Amino acid sequence: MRTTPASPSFWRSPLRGPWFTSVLGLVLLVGITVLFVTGLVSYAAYNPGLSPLNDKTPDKGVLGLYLFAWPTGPHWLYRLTQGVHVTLGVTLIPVLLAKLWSVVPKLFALPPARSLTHALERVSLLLLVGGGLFEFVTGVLNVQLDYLFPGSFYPLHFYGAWVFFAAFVAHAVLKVPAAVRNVRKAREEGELVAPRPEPPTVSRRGALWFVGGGSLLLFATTAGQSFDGPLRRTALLAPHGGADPAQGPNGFQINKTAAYAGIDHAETAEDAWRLVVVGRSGRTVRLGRTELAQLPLYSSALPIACVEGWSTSDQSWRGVRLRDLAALVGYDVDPPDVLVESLQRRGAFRHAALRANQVADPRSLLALYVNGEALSPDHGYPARVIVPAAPGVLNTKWVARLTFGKV
Ligand SMILES: Nc1nc2c(c(=O)[nH]1)N[C@H]1C(S)=C(S)[C@@H](COP(=O)(O)O)O[C@H]1N2
Ligand SMILES: [Mo]
Repeated sequence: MRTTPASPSFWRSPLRGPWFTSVLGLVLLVGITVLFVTGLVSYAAYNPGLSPLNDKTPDKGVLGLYLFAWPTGPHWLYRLTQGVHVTLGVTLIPVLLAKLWSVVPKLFALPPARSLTHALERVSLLLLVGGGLFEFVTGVLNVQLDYLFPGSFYPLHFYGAWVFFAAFVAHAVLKVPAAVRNVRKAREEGELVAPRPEPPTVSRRGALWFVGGGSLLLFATTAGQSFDGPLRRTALLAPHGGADPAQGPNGFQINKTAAYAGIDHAETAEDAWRLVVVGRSGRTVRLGRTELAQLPLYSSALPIACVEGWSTSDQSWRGVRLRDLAALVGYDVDPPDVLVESLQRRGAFRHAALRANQVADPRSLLALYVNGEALSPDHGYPARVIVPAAPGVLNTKWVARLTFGKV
């Protein structure tokens, strides 16, 4: 007898059944919820409500309802939330694939719809499977080849997350009670069980260990991106993992180099570069690097934590407090928001707005030095912003201008 994928007897694996599907489903229930929350939090960390410059998804509408003022402490906050988001996302890939494999016969089941309810259920499954694959694929591509989506990754991944999560919640409400029962039940029965199974080559538990082993391998070769030194070298799969880029005080991860950003040595030279600080009623101060270095300098131990999931451990930055610069131009108390602009002429990250709470934090600096040495050109010489708990993208390098009170 010839069978087609639409007939249950076409599918021969003795592993398929409610137990295997339910265990994987419950793992994803927890994992994807964490991914969704850490993802929304990452968007909030950009302060998109503050300025169109920070807002990567201007048409978010009500989806931005939850946005809140991102705090400045604990100083490793974004390092943690975004490290978890990216590393967990990578780790869950084998679980997602195994879950899809375990239910694939349902995809081919005919007739396509037995009733209106059944039709609705299948459409929601399409959004679930399509949305899930879309989120994982866009996430991995952005981390691995971050130039693939010039500016468009954020809206894709953000809207995709809402569609996917809506379908995910509906699915979970319908399936969780049965899934909990299925993992406890001794006997396997139901539509996923192959009516004519092949002889087993591995037990269901063995197959689960195989999936778990795959996840563990991905975890072990990704998680190191959130650390320095020997641990970083274990992050073989993370594009910014592997060895630290250089030795010495400036020898920590560089995202975009000065050459990539088109920063010319001539414009950062001692006699050419001037920081322009603009404040209350247009009051303007111009400072060279030597003059800046004569202002009161402070040290802050803060990491760089990128949206791509990698981060450095705390580096010792030294420079002028942002709130002291605000005071120079008329904001002695309660410093306002600030617009930071770089020497860089092109690229989405050449400017950013910081919230008043970030300006006011005494650890927020316009850094001139790192780990006891002048900033290297690639880390933002002559001066860069460093703010506690903020995503790397708000730590603008090669700063040329600070405008307080108008973002
Ligand atoms: N002018 C400018 N500043 C920038 C960027 C940039 O492309 N241009 N990249 C940002 C991003 S995305 C990150 S993660 C950090 C990385 O800082 P680092 O290269 O010193 O590690 O710098 C930020 N500052
Ligand atoms: Mo970044």
